Amino acid sequence: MSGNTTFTMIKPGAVRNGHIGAILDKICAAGFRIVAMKYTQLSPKKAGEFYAVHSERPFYGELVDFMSSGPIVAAVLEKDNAVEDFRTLIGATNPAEAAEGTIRALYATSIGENAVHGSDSDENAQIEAAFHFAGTEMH
Ligand code: 3AN
Repeated sequence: MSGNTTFTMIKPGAVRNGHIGAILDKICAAGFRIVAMKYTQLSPKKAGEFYAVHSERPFYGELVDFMSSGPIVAAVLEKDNAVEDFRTLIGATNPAEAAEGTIRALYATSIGENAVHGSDSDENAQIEAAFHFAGTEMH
């Protein structure tokens, strides 16, 4: 059975472009409940750890530089079928391929600067939530 938790980050580009409110609005309107949230900035070291799975990919350096380039909003979200439904809400990794009305179609500027992160499995949702919110009570 699929789980009810996912993890997201509003990435530095979308924060810089003033889209925090609009993105949170869409997330809540889609039926997700925010159970933990913070405005923070990743150090290059932390960004590198978060994306370690991509360390062999050609875009890894660019990804780490971008993700540590400014503040982000990190949040844990709950909803039935959270991981899959959230990935539907955000759209394809490449905004040029993202369905109309999705968060990436609306607010991403490129495949690298694609507005939001969404966990790709229940297991990774737990790992990513713990990475940012270990020791934090979820409500
Ligand atoms: P998603 O975020 O949709 O799960 P992944 O896991 O394939 O996509 O990629 C993680 C992050 O790496 C993406 N959110 C994006 O910012 C970046 N990324 C993926 N592919 C590319 C690429 N070809 N060029 C630059 N950045 C990329």
